[in-house]
Parts: sequence; structure tokens; C-alpha cells
Amino acid sequence: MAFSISPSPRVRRSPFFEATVADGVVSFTPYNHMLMPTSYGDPQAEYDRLINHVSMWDVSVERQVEIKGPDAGKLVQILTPRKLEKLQPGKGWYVALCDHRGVLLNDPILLMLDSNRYWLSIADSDVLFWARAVAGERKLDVEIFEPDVSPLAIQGPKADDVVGALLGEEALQLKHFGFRGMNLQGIPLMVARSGWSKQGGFELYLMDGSQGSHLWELVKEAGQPFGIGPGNPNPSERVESGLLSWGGDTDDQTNPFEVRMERYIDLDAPDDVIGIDALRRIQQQGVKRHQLGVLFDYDEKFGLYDRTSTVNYKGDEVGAITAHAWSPRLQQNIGLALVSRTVGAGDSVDIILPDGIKTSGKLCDLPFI
Ligand code: THG
Repeated sequence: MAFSISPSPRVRRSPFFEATVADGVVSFTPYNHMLMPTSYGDPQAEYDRLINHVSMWDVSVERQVEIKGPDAGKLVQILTPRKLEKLQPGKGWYVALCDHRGVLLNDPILLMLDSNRYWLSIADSDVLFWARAVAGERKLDVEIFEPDVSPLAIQGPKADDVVGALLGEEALQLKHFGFRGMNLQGIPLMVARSGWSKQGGFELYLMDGSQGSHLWELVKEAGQPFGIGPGNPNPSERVESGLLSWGGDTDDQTNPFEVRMERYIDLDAPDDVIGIDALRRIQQQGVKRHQLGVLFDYDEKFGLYDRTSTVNYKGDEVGAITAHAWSPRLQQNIGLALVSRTVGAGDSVDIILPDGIKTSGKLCDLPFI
């Protein structure tokens, strides 16, 4: 199969688009109505850089929904069933956004800029509409918009070296999910210690879209001595690390308890939080599914996939494999399963892959590594 993406103003480019093309990007995926690079043509090298060195990613698609005004704090609390009293300016928290059924709508990082200004750094769903609708219905005094903010991630064990060289000690002092405003040669940034990998690193939130190529070049230059190269959120590493991909690992029924987000849910959150009643009821009646790992008995290295696989246990369908990948560190095919709680870690299951191939595997706890 060889096909291309038709250009359209509906599918927006990132401020780093030209730079990624110059660096040899070969594929993209649509995400939040934008294009995210997914490969530079050498998956092995890209994985190796992330695990052993350092990698730079255009993750502009992680759009910000800014909520600003006297009722901003009130609105963000209504949107998430995690109690926010202890959130401080300069700190980000991983939160669930749920609908009135308790179904997970998005799993953003919530960044508190100050007491009346927040960013929701979103996964792939239209939070802007949701937040505006809720604010309107609850008659809250807020402005909600997408600011000119585009994250560039620097991930891997040498990310501290690169960011230290680029931005100095101030940046290195940031704690996990902490962030601060900084200026790099006239480029306004919000610098955070975060990113969608478990290899450590930073995200530079570019706050001036006209400076994308400039920022990309500066990061590339500072990273040269440490072997930096372009990459993207890595399918193998994220499955090994058990990081959630909303919309891939979740469906229109998935609640946060099913996908290991219970530690981000406070059932004693205020009663006006959307979904809180449903979440209390779900918890009381018993959660039906859970997310586990699966170790495949299938030797041929998995590539990418575009559909889920069926999981059977003793002849009955019990759920789906929502992601699978070859794990270079485990030297095995692994996956994420969303399955009935009637099965658990240690159980052997039969799996029908999207192309119809029948195989098997063993369920296990997450993360793999
Ligand atoms: N960075 C930014 N925005 C984002 C993402 C990101 N928006 C979309 C998506 N990623 C949001 N989803 C996640 C999922 C998991 C994590 C971060 C964002 C994550 N989880 C750790 C874990 O699950 O082990 C730690 C969570 C914690 O410490 O509370 O990091 O990557 N800007």
C-alpha cells in the first residue's frame, strides 16, 4: 500500500512541520485535526535513541485548551473527578475528563498557570467544545480558546544534558510535571518536565508558532553531542511502559477504573463534578473490565496495526487487544488488553489478530518494564 494525505485546511500543520520534513519524516497520523509525525524511516534507531540516548518529537498535536477568567478554577473542577484543591501554579496533573456516564472523554495534563488560568494539554478529542458547552450551561464567567502553544518533546536518558545545555540549571530544577516560563534567544517557552515516555525528559511548549523551525534547530544543535535525532511517541516503548492512548485503548464505554486511572479519581470530589455520580455507582456495583498486558506466543515481529484483536478465554470472547508491538527489550511481542474481570494475570488466552491469524498469549500485570 502506498498512499498520501490530501492537503486540506481542516488538517492543520504544526509549527515544526517544515523542520520535520527537512529531517526526513516519512509518515504522519491525524490527531486533534493536525498531523503528527510517526516515523523518520528507521524505527530501530528511533527506539534506540529514546532508550539509550535522546530523541526530539513534534507533539504539537497535544493542543492546549486555555480556560481563563474568574470562574476558571470552578470550571476545571467541574470537568474532572480529581480534587484540585492542592494543585499549585507551576504544576501539572494528569487528570481524567468524564461524561455523565463516567466514560473517559480525554486524559489531559492539566497545567495551572495561575488561580484563574489553566491549560488542558489534551489527547485526541474535542475538549474545546465540551468545555465551552459546560461553561455555557453552568453560566460560568470564563474564556475558552486554543492558544498559540505547541509542545516539542525531548525524551530519553540524555534529555537532561540537552536541556541543561540549552536552558541551564533553572530548567533542570523542575520536578516531574513542574513547569515554568522561559525565554530562549527570544523564543517564548513554557518548559515542563513531562512527556509520553517513561525514559524521562522535557516538553518545550513553544508559545510563538512562527518560531517552530528556529526552536527545532536550536534543540537539534544542543543535542548533537548527545546523539539527538528526530522521533515520535514510540509505540513499543509506550506499550512496554503501559502508557494509555485515549481513543486507541479506550472505547465509548471505557471508564477510568478500567484503564488504571483509579488513582486520579476522588470519589469524594464535589457533587457538581461531571460524571461523579456515575463513577460512584460504577465503583459500588463493581468494575466490569480491566486493562492488562499480554505476552504473545507469536514470534514474527509485529508491525503497526489499525484495528483491535479479539481475545477469547476457553472459547468465550472476553475483550480486545487494543495495541500490540514488538518489544526490543523483552525480545517478545507484547500488547495491551482491555478484558473482562473474569480473566486475570496468568491466564492464557486465544487471540485473533486483525488479519485473521490465530495465536495465543498470557495475560500479565502492567507495566511490562
Ligand atoms: N504531554 C502533553 N500533553 C499530552 C500528553 C503528553 N496530552 C495528551 C496525552 N499526552 C495525555 N496522556 C498522558 C498519558 C500519560 C501520561 C501523560 C499524558 C503520563 N503518565 C505517567 C504514568 O501513567 O505512569 C505518570 C502520570 C503521573 O505521574 O501522574 O506521564 O505526553 N503535554
